[in-house]
Amino acid sequence: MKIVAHFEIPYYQILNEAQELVADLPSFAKDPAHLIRLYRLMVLNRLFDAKAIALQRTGKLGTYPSTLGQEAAFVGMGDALSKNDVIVPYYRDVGILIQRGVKLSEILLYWGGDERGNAFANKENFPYSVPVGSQPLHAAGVATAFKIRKEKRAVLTVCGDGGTSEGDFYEAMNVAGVWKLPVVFAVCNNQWAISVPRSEQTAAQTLAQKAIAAGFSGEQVDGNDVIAVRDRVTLALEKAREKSEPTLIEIICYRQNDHTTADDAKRYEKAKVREQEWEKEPIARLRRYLESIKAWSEKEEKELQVTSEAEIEKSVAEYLATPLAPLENMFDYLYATLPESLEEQRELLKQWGNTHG
Ligand SMILES: Cc1ncc(C[n+]2csc(CCOP(=O)(O)OP(=O)(O)O)c2C)c(N)n1
Ligand SMILES: [Mg+2]
Repeated sequence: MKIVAHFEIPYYQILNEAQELVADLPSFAKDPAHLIRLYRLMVLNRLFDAKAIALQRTGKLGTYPSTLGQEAAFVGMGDALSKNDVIVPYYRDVGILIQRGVKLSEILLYWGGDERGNAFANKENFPYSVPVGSQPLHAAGVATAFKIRKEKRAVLTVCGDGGTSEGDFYEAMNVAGVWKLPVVFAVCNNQWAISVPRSEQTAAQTLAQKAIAAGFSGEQVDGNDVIAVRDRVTLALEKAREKSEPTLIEIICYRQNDHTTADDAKRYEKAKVREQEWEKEPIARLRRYLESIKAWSEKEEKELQVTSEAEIEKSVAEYLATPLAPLENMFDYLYATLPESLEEQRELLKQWGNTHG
């Protein structure tokens, strides 16, 4: 007998939960202004999240998927992207999208049930993908186009831990490996797929090792450490652009809220786990670090809360003032050419009067 294959899955962390630097700072993180920018975005993400949930609770928004506790993952990824890269998101990517020219009011519009909110004003962005695991295939397609056109651009796509069990996910990984595609698969492992815990999702020791079967490297990163997330995703995107090699990055974090506003995690999540995980949460971690290097003060914190709230309130006002979409919009976004049967239904709807309620 001989061993024919070996593999290792590294885990990366730079700023740990005790706000200690456990690895060298990457050059971007030596600039406090850059870290402050990331901090501001994470705070905006968290306050927006709370507002969206309040809107849902008062009947002004549809279902909303919270990103509480996961802000570092999305903000870090968004900051790692270069202007010419493409993001193929899932549905928790507020922290990325706000860095790609998507307006907060558009995000509210989408979760308010209006498909126009998904046709982002910035047309370079792909829309949300709610069908779990479908978007890695779209990303592989975009990356194939870049490769054929010899463009030095990378694609980033995000899915959850549950998404890695879908056939589409494996197909995307396989084709990325065999065609050497410039794509980064980020898996936001928040330990839950609605009520299914990570331990029941897959018997694999890590999700990162799913890349090994497809012939490229996989790694884990502390998803509560925005510096490490930003650094690892930046390096993987560079590798994609320069060498046309894919990477899988498993971002370890914890879902600090129900799956969506339509869920009640108390029915399946053990009490106290959130509290324990909260010790690691990303915003306080970075804030304490910034304070320790004298780059942030109580006064700046107060100002940030005020300016972020004002920005959010403005977006809410814009969202609430948006006239309702015509009902026939429901036919408008799936087909380039509408099949005859649906064309008929669209006409009927028009004849019956295009009114809501
Ligand atoms: C193909 C498909 N199957 C089932 C669902 C219902 N569903 C929505 S989210 C979800 C769980 C996804 O969990 P995960 O991939 O870990 O992402 P998370 O929501 O935790 O970020 C499921 C099963 C769906 N949207 N699409
Ligand atoms: Mg999950």
